[in-house]
Amino acid sequence: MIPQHTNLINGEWLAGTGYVPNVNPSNLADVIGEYAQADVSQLGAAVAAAQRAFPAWSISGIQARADALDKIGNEILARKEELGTLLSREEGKTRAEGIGEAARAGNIFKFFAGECLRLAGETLPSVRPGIGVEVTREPLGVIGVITPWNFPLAIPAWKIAPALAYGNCVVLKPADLVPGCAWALADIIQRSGIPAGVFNLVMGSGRVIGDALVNHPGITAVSFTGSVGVGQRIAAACAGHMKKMQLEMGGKNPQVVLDDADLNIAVELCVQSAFYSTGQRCTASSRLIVTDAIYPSFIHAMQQRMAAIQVGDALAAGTDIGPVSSLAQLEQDLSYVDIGKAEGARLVAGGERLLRDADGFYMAPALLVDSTPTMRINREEIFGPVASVIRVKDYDEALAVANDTPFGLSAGIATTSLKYATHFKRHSQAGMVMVNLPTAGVDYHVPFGGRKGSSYGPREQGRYAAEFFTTVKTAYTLA
Ligand code: UN1
Repeated sequence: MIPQHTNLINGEWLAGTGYVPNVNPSNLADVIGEYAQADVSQLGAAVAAAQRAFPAWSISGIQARADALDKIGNEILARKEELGTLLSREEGKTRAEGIGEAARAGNIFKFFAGECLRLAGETLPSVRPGIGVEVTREPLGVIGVITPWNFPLAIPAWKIAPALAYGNCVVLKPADLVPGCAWALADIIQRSGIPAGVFNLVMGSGRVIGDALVNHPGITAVSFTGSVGVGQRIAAACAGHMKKMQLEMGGKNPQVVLDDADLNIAVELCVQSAFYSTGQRCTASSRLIVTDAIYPSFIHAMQQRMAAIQVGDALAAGTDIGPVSSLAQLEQDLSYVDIGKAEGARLVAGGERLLRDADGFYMAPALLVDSTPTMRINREEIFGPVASVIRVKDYDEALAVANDTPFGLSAGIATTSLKYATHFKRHSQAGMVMVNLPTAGVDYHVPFGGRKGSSYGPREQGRYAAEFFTTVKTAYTLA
């Protein structure tokens, strides 16, 4: 019997118009469960429930909110192995990465449990004598949360936790490829004791449920992570309704390697940034920008290091890189390898589909060298285990190439020079800069987000999350 999972609307688990199977990308014969598909009227019921729950929840005591979030965080942490295994089974990142992500999600809830108690305001004197001014933050209302398939626990956590902490209600629409983690999270949130309607889970396709959510007049604000194309559609819809929005989209993150870099550190962080989590991170590095003198030894060392990478079942011990998440994604990744070759780049490692005992979407990580900044492989987000190397003469050219992109999420530099590291931190046009560290893999208590085409709206995570999930009120009192 394949287990069936339903939507959470107004505190009740409800079937929808049908079920879709959740298939393991490491083994297509393994069906994790069937997940209910909501229709638009159920989405409407979820939003209405959240609207009804909002007045009481928004003025509920901060202790009750902190206790609920702490309880959610504790349960996630206590079950991190089981939840991490589910994550790696449905998404395809390795079990170690899945458990790490589950722990991150638990810690995010615990961080925002504390933030419930730390939401401070300001008091100032007025320019008019005898008047006092208070600046406070209030919740927004009902937040529509739309999450991607590549971080099925951490990204829902880092949107839901601050939304609830600051007194908002939530309707979550997870990516249809990974409903398992979203359902498990909804179950934990539901049992934390928060009132019915404060949190709702509505599963279904982006075109139907996502669109209806964004356009629903009861939704005050939308927090989205996903592709640039969908982000642009959401932005247009939100602007039409004058809704607040927070969009985290693509990346084409540069990783600079300078002549003075420690070669071992440089290779390790490039392999991690480009290929771990199967390259399926908006923070992944897909443009390796390498200066002349170190270029030949860097390519050689990358080829040797990549030969040792084990691609296999995400749940198997010893696997470094699991499968690509879906057939459509695999086809896109493989097609970019062909595009790169046709543009004149040289494939020196991987780039082909791999067969394993079980039928799955396996791909050998690809390294394309002698690429140039204008090639499509260096301008478009691929979102898979495909990296290209650009040769530059010096640091100045490296910085210019790093910034020559429509994106601006994360940027890294491998160098032993304090001068270049300091200059790069100051002049990189990215929201996050890494020195001798991978471009991907961020902390949960500090701001996350980018510039240009990567992000729109206030930052996520840490106490900066309050910028998006609250609205400011300025009150004047005659003393
Ligand atoms: C990370 O690199 O640790 O969708 C997080 C993504 C990002 C999250 C990356 N929003 O890949």
